[in-house]
Amino acid sequence: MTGRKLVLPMMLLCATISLLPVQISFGQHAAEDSCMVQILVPGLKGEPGDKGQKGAPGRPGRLGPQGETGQTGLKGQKGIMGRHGKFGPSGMKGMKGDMGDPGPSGPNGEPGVPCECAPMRKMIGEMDIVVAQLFSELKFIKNALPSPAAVAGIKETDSKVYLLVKEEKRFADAEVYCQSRGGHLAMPKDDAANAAIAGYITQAGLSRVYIGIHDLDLEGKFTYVDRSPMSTFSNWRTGEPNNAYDDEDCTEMVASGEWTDVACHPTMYFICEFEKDTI
Ligand SMILES: [Ca+2]
Ligand SMILES: [Ca+2]
Repeated sequence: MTGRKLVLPMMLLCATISLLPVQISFGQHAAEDSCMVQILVPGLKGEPGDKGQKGAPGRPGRLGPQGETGQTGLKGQKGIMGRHGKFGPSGMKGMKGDMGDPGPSGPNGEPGVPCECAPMRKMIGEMDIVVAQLFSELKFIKNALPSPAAVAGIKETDSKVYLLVKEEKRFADAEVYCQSRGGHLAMPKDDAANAAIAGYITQAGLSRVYIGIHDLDLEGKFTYVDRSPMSTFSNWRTGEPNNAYDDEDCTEMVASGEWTDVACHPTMYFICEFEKDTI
C-alpha cells in the first residue's frame, strides 16, 4: 500500500520535467534514471491480511465527575464488646456504715493461774517489820528527846494520844481537822485527862486552846463533840459558863486546866485527841 502511494506522484513529476524548456538545477542523468526505473502500475487489491495481535492497553482515562450521594444503608448488627478501658481516678471516701449486729460469744478462756500467795505473805511480813521499826523510832523520839512534844507535837496518856495543832482555826474547822485524822477535839472526862491536856498547854507556852465541849445543840446543855453527855466531871472556871453576849457556845481550856465558854467563830490553836486503840 505505501509503495503504491509513493510511485504515482513520482511518475507525474517526471512527465512535467521532460516538458519544460529550462533544465532544472538537479542532474539530468539522475532525473532520467529515476523516471525510467520508477514507472509502476497499481496491482490488484490483495486479500485481507490476518488479524493483528491485540494492542497494548491504552492510557487511563481522565477522572470522572463525583457521583451522587448514595442512599443511607441499613443499620448494621451489634459488634462484639470492646476491650476494657483504663482505670479511672479513685472516688471520694463514703460515709461510715451502720454498726453491725453483735457477733457470737467467743470460746471460754484458759483456766487462771492459782494465786501465788507465798510472795504476798512475804511482802506483808516485810511490811510488818517496817511498821514495827517506825513505831520503835517514834517511841525513841517521844521519850529520848528533851522536848518530844516540840518535835513530834504529841502527848499521850495510858489510853489517849493528844496532838496540839498550832494552826489557828474556828471551833467547827478545828473539829473537822481532828475528825479527818481519825479523832476529835480533846474531851477531858476525868481529872487525869484534864491534867494531861492542861500540862500540854503549859508546856507549849500557850494560854488557851479549843477543846471538844459545846452547847450548840441546846443552849446551856454542854456536851462533848462525840455527843457523849457531860455526866460526872467538869472543870468550869468560877462564873462560867456564862454565855456572854448570848454568843458563847464553844469551850476553851486555859493553862490552869479550867474551862470557859467562848464564842465559836474566833480562831485559835486547838488540841485533838485519839484513842490509842484506833491508832
Ligand atoms: Ca451558850
Ligand atoms: Ca463565858
